[in-house]
Amino acid sequence: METESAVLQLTSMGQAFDDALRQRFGAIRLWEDKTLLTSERAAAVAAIVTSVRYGCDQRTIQALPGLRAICSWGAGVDTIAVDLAKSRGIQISNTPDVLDDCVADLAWGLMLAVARDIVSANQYVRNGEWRELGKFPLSTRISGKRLGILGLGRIGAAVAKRAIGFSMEVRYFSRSHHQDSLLAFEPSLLDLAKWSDFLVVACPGGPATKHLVSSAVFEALGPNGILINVARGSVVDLAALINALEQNKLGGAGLDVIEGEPGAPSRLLERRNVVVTPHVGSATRETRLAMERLVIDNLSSFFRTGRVLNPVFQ
Ligand code: 8YV
Repeated sequence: METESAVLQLTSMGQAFDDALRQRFGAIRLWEDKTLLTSERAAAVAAIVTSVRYGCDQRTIQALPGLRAICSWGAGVDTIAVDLAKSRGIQISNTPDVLDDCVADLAWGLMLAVARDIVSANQYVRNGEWRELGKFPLSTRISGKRLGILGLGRIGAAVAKRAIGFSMEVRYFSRSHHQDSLLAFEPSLLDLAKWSDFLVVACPGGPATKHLVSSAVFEALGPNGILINVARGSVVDLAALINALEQNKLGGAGLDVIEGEPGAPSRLLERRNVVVTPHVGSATRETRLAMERLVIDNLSSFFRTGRVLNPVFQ
């Protein structure tokens, strides 16, 4: 432990994790004392612990003259003032790898749920309609179809790996062409959407990808195409998505993240071919524990060696 108040935790992340951070690092808690950032204690803070949901803004970084590391719980860093941290030589760590499988599993869960109409089918049995009306309407086949992936990072690659079991052909579009990947690279998102039956969004959020998935992409995906988003709500233009669904220009959508979350507009929720989950990609007991452990490992490494284990940039 560096000093008693060298670690500042910005937001509560559950009793057990909060306790562990206090026991291991003597973490002080911003939500228990909002004046910490303007008090003398701010000068002693060397590391911040935060969550991707809470983030870390410019004001917080500016208030901490001795800050050298931001250890974030989560993979995305779109809520952290990365450029300012970089310019001040402050390291940022995230929790990659440990959540890839669970987020990819959920992407597949959403694909299956939307294409096979599982949520409505479940309701059909529960409402007694199966007995009353008999046969349930036909749904859409997945196996053997074409899967497009937007963003071939760790999560995109984990989504692609699972497609082998479904005998699907996979292509991707990404910021860069991954020469080491066996998957075919489509040179534009529109080309990828045109080719795909299912389009899974797995790229980072932030200004660079805002509304990348637009009405032109929905048009290219077509009336039988299905969109899945397990990345960030900001990547998909929600108004354009609702319009495309209402005009039957898109086959369906499975969304774990939604622009303006938490919550979703009723015009979206009214659509039977839409399945939504409340940003739970990484939310399994096993993965959440692994994420907590990784934050602790990053902090320990920082205090032991001066370097975090999972730097977001070098
Ligand atoms: C969320 C995530 O943090 O790691 C990320 O970037 O989006 C998720 O792990 C989590 O689902 C809570 O919002």
